[in-house]
Amino acid sequence: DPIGLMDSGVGGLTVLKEVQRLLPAENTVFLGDQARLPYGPRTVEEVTTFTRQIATYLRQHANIKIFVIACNTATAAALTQMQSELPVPVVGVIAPGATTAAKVTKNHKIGVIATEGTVKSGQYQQDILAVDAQNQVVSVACPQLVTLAEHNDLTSAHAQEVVAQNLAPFQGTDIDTLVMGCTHFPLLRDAIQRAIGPDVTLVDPGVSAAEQTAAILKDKHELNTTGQPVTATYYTTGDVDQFNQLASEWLDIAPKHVT
Ligand code: DGN
Repeated sequence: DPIGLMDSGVGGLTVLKEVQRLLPAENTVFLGDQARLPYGPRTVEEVTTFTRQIATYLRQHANIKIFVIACNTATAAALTQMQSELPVPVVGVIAPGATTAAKVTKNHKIGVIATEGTVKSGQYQQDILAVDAQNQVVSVACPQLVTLAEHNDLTSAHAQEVVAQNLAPFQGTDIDTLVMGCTHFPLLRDAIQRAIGPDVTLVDPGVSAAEQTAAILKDKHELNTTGQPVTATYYTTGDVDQFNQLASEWLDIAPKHVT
């Protein structure tokens, strides 16, 4: 059975890539809900409903053995709910990212960039402080970066300018660590690093979420480690060509349409 992943759009592919890198013998199925993107400005109830619908779809169509919510906004809104409703393990991206950031920081000043929904939830702040109450967290909502990533506008002068404007609130905060708290943001990693400066360590929660996925499957003796043929299926609720444009560059794949 495959590992199932979801996002509001193409951002979750950054998590999928980490999962495929770490677990090359596993089958995967990904669903990007591009028709209803962005999730950032939506209510907790709406995002929870969408997440539940996608989990149900992936269970019925692909019989997933674990559900990775490869979207920070959906993790903030629905992780606990999904963990109590679903008969398979459910992994989010926030706790793994928060734990990594708290490990990486030396001066205890951590920045978080995310969607409005994720920032409003306060979940990163809560999880980072739970590791060490000395930590200070500065969170900034950067919804425009989601748009750049969805348009595959990652390296243009315009993209660099938008990223720099969005990160301006960190000037003078002395953060040494920045969490890319939206799964679209690792696509813009180079622009983000350039804008924030070379001394700030970027944290991609997708890497730690992939590690947590591996650990859970190993515990349950459901981890495939031998190199059998692997299937990877990609669904989008939006436009297949648009999804494909980015996905093919990022992962070398072909998506299917679903409603
Ligand atoms: N990729 C989603 C996240 O990690 O929060 C957000 C994208 C969006 O729907 N705004």
